[in-house]
Amino acid sequence: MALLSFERKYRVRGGTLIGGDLFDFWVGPFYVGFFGVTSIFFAVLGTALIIFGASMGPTWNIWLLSINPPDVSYGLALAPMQEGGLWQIITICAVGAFCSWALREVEICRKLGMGLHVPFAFSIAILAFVTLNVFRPFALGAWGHGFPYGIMSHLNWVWFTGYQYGNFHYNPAHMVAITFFFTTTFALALHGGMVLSAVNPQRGGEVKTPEHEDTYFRDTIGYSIGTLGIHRLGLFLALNAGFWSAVCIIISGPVYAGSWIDWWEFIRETITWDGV
Ligand code: UQ2
Repeated sequence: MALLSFERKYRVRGGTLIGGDLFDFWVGPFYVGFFGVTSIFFAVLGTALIIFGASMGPTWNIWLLSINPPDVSYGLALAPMQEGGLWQIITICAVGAFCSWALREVEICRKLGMGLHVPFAFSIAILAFVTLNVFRPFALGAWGHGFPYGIMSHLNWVWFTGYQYGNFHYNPAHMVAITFFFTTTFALALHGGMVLSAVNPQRGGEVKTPEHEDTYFRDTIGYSIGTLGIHRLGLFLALNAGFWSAVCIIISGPVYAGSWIDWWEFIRETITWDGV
């Protein structure tokens, strides 16, 4: 079916989760919906508050701008605007915008009769953010454990937090997460290279079929995971990267507060050898 006639076929009422037909319309190519309205609301308010916070700060240098969380002494209380209160409201706006976007994706999937893989995948990215700035600070008893909203400042937070637990590279869940991130880029490189080589034949040649793609991998490594399989594998690898990232940061502090280097001592403490 041609794209233009397909648009006419799928642009139908229904599939909404809330509000019935009220926001069930398009603006140009964009579906609106109740969650389109809340997405715009949270995104515009959050962005305005970031610019407002920047205007109260000491610099407009894009690298140095930072909206900081409250001091840990405020615990889980609301802080004054200029002392982290702004960060708290911006965090609410961020989570509101992310969740609105995910639910707008769900409504679009329902209209199209598709599975919910895209909003599910996006929800793992949301989980990573919420783990860092809501679940973990909450578990540690202070919003001050969240990361600051700034280009250099958030990198500095990652550096500081990593070495607070000895060395994060010794965190086993961190190892697993990194391995999934690297394997994701490896699989994407294989797949992107494969697709481009199949659809860019030599001048005058025909675009190649999936059979050529399978044969390429069977001839080189003896195995092809297939055209559907590579996308299932990609989704699996990417979701695991986000999931284990959330695990590695939630166990650092709330579950284990020591050094990850020392944590491996359990091997020397548990493994014994009475051999000759
Ligand atoms: C493949 C296939 C594709 C692909 C790729 C493969 C026709 C177009 C990249 C090869 C992938 C394999 C063998 C899995 C590699 C495993 C890991 C963990 C990276 O077979 O089917 O479709 O794009």
